[in-house]
Amino acid sequence: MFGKIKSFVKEDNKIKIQFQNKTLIVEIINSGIVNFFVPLFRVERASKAVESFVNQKCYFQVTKEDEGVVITTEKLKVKIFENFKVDIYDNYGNVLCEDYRGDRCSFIRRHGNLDVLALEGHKVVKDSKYKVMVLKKMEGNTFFYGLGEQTGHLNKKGYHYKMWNTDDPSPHVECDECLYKTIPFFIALKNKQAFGIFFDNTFETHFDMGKENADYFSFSAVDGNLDYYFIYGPSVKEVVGGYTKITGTTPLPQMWTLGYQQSRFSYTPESRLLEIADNFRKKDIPCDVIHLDIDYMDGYRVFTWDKDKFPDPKETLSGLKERGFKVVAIIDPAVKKDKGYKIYDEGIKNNFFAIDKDGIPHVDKVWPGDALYPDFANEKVRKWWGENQKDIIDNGVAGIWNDMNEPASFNGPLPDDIYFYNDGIISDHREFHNVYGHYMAKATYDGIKEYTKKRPFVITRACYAGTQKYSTVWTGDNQSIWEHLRMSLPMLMNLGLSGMSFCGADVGGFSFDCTSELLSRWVQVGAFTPLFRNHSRDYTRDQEPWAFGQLTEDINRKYIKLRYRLIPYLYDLMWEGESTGLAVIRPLLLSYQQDENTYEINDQFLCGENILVAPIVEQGRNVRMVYLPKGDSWIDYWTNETFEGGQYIIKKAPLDICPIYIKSGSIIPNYPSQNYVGEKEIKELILNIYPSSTNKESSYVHYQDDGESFEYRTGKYNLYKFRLQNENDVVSLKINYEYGYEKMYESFRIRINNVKVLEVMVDDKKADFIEVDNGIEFLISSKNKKCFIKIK
Ligand code: MIG
Repeated sequence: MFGKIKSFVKEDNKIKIQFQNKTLIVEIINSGIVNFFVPLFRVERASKAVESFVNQKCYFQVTKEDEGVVITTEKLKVKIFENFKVDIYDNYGNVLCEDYRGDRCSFIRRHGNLDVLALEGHKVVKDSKYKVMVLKKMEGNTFFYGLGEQTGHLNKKGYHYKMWNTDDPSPHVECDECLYKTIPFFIALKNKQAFGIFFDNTFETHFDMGKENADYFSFSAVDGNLDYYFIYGPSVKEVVGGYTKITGTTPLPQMWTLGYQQSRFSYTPESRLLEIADNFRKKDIPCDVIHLDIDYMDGYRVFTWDKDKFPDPKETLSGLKERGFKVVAIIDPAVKKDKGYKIYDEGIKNNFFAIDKDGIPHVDKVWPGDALYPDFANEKVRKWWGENQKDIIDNGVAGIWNDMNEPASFNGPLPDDIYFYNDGIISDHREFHNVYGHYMAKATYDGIKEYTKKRPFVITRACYAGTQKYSTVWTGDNQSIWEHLRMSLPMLMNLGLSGMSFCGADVGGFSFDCTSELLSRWVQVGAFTPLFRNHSRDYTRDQEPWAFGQLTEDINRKYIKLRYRLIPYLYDLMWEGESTGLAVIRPLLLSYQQDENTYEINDQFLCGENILVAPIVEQGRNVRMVYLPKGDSWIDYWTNETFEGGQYIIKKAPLDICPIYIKSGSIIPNYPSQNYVGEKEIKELILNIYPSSTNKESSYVHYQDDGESFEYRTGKYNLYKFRLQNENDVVSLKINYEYGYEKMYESFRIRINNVKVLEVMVDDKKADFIEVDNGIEFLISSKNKKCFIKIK
C-alpha cells in the first residue's frame, strides 16, 4: 500500500517520510506524544478536536537504521518501516506498541445451515468498508479504557464499538455499538504501563479491541485521513493529561452548576415550575437548578416561549433567582419551517441551513414538525446561533441544554448527501455528522460567554473529542431500571478518562417508572457525579425527591445535603481538572495502577483522590463486597472504622447507607448546610481531617474564587495549602497561603477524626477544642499557620 521508504526530511518538529505511494508526516508534539498523519482524504489536518496548543520545544533525533526511520525523543523510540508499519518503544527499549504485520483473520460466526459468515465485528472481512485502518499487535493481558460513554463495562477488551452519534430510543444495553457521543480515544494498559491512542477522524469510525482476533486490536474509518496520536504514559494519569493537552480540558464551571438539579420533560406551565421550586424549600432539600424541557417553547420553535404557559418569563425567572434557583432551558438544533418565524426567516435569508446536493435546505421531521438544521460548520452560523442566546439569557435563563444534536430526526440520521459549509470546505454529512453536536455546543458556549462574560453552563447530548472545552454532557435517555444505574458507573468513569470531566446520568432514570428503592440508590451515586440531575420523561410517574413518600424523601435529602457539604471539594477537583485533565469520577485504577485488582472494578469509583464510593446498584441488596486498594488505608465514612488497603471487605448497606470510604491522610473541605450555592457567604471553611496512622505525610490544596467570573484566569483566587503529618503522637497541620482574591475565609473549623487528643497548639499557643463523635473540633483563624495536635 505505502511501499518502501524513499526519503525523509526533518522540518521543525515534523518528519516528512516519503513512501513510494504515500506521504507520512510524523509530528513530535512533545517527548511522549507523536502524531501520525497521512493525507488520504484532505491535504490539511484541520482537526475539529484540536484547536491550539503550543508544541513543547523538545529535542529529538532522526536516523535511518536498517530498513526504517528511527525517531528518538527523551521518552520514546519510534521506528517506522516500509508500508508504514510503526513500532514504539520506551527509552529502556521495552516495546510499548507494535503494528500488527499478519493478515486479518476473523473469528467465526456460524448460521444453523453451516454457512460460515466470516465477520469482523459486523462486516465481511474481504470487502471491508474501511478506507482507513490500523492494526496493532495485542499481546499478553491488555486492558482498554476510554472511548467515551460506550455502554458495557469499564474494560473494553474483546468488544467492537462504532463511533456514529446515534439517538436510538430503544433501551441502552451493554452490547450497544454506539450511543450519542464520538470520542475516538482509548487507553491501553499492559504490564502496569499505559499508553493512549487518539484517532482524530470525524467519519464513522470503528474500534475493535481484540474482538475480531485476540492477536490484534484495530481502529478504522469509512473515510477521511489517517490521523492519530500515540500518547505515552506510563501512568494512566499521564495519558489522560496528554490527551487533554491536545484536545483541551473542562474549564472551571460556575459553582452553582455543582448543586443539585431537578428536571422533567416538562415542568410546564409556570405554576408547576413554581410548585417544584416551592417544594424544595419547603421540604428543606437543597436545589440550585430547575430545567425547562421542550414544552416551554411556542410549538417547539427554538428561542421562543409559549406565552400561555409562561406569560412573563423574565418576571418568573427573576423571582426564582431571588430564591436561589437558576433555570436551564433546552434548545434543540432543528428550526421549525415556518415563514414569519424569525429564526427560520433569518436562517433562510442567510443560507444558514444544511443543504442537499441541489443546494436546497434539507427539511426533516423533528419536534416542531418540518424543520431545518443550522449549518454549525459555518462560523457565521455559529455566531448567529451564539447571538440568539442573548434573548433567552436576558429572560433570566442561566444555562443551555442542547439536545437532539447527533443530529437526530424522527426519520433517523440525515442522508449522507446533506452538505455543510465546514469553514469553507464543503463537507457531506458523513464527515460532519459526528461533530455537529460539538459545533452546536461551541456556538452556544461562545455566545453565552460573549454575552454574560461569565463561565457558560452548557449541557450537550452529542459531542466529539474536545467538546469538554465547551460543554458538560449527560448520557442521554437511560431508563428507570437497575441495569442502567449499574451501567452508568463504567459509562461515567470512561467518559472521565476520555476528557469529559463534567458528566452525569439522569438520576432516577429517564424513561419508565422509577421505584422508591431505585431512586434512593441512584441519588447516592448522583451525589458524587459532577452533573447531578434528576430527570424523567413525560408520561412516567413523578420522580422528584418527594414523589415516593417519606423514607425516600429523607434519603434524597440526606445525600443531597452531603453533596452540598462536599461542594468545595468538587469545586477543587474541577479547578485542578482544568490543568490536569483529570475527571471528578475516576475508576480506581487511575490512582492505583500498581494494584491489578483495581483494573476491572465496575461498581466502585473514586471521587477525586480522597473519596471511594461503593454504591449499591442492585435491587434488594443491603450488603456488598468492597475492594479497598493497596497502598492506603481507608476510613468508613459512616462509622470511622479504619481498614487497611489491599483487601475485600463486606459492608452492610441498608437503604439509607451508601458505602463511602475516605483515604487516610485526607483533608476534605466542607461547606455548612445551604439551600443553594451562594445562599450564605462562607466565612468559615470546615476541614474534615482523617490523619494517617502510618506516618504518612499528605497534603491538600483548597481553591477559592468568586465562583462565576473568568477573573481567576488573571490571578483572582486564593490557594490554601495544607500539609498534614502524624509523627510521634503529634498530628501537625501546616498551612500556606496564596492570595489573589479579596474575599478570604475568616476561619477554619478543624475537625480531626479518629483521635483522642491531649492538647492542641495553634501557632505555639494552647487552644481550646471540643470533643465530637470520634474526634475533636477547634476553630482557627485563617491567619494561623500551624497547629500541633498532641494525641494519646
Ligand atoms: O425525543 O426534550 O434525551 O432528556 O427530555 C426526545 C425531550 C427528546 C431527549 C432527551 C431528553 C429530553 C427529551 N429529548
